[in-house]
Amino acid sequence: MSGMITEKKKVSLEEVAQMLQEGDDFLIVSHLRPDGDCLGSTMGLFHTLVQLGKRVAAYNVGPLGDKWDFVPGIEAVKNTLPDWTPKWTLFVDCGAVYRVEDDFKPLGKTINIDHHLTNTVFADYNHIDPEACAVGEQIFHLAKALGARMTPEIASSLFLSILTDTGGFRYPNTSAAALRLAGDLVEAGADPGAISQAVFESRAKGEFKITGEVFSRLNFELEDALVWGEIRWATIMEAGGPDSEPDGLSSEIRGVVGCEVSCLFIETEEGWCRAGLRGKGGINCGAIADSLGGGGHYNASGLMIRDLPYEEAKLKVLNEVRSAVRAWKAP
Ligand SMILES: [Mn+2]
Repeated sequence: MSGMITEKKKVSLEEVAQMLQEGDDFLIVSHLRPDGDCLGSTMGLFHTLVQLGKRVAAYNVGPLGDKWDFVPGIEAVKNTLPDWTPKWTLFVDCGAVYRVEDDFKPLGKTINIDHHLTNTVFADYNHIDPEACAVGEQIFHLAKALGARMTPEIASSLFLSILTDTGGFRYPNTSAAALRLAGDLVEAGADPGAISQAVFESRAKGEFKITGEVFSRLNFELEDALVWGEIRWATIMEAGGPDSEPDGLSSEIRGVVGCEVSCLFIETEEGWCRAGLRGKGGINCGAIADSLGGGGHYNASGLMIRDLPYEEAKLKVLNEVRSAVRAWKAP
């Protein structure tokens, strides 16, 4: 890959703001299996562009489920493309094009706003900031640069982004800037209690059943430096279907004393193996996921293997992680 071409495509937030200011007819797209940052940054940007009088649509392959109903204006996020032709496709929180969905074809010119370490810099214009705690943080500064009013709708959306991508202000990406920003957003009308409750304390019954199952069968290896668990498809179906799949379990099992990296394997309906990796700073989870066709952040990444049976795929990932742990432990 030529570094020069990549450099040329990188743009500042001010340059993104200028393109949005001058342009119109925007489509905002975000990643499959959406999380709080994905939808929060989508809606923050959506409300900002609408306020500026732009025509804008939002797309996520979904389905979103009713879990996100509390997000103001979330019904604007459709799982179909608009009936007009966008001149711009704006990617938020997507490390690669395929994160939107298989074979996704953007419309018009493309802008990529993201904070993943492994971002493939795939768009016509790319603003990638791995230092941003959430894409919501980038959208906040973008909205400021555009001169938008910080309404309660925008503030709530961006608060959701920052709250979830910092794990409720607990992860090492909880910077002073992130905490100050959260304060500004609360001042502008975001309700931290209500948003936290909607995110962290509104979980389907089935999630608890699956969580219990995972916790009771955890695997501890290499003096507990590697902790892993799994959720088989049959377990998901017994617990009530895909909506019962718990969020954040891979992060929770990282909490075992002595654990340096955790893995959670999930068998999909197709029999594929999806894996989430979480680290504590010693092991680059993003690099491991990247080498296996996935991506993410240093301490949090994900991947999916489709060309091997589930058990073989799981072993392949485990072996990579085991080597990384051994290398980390070596004097
Ligand atoms: Mn994010």
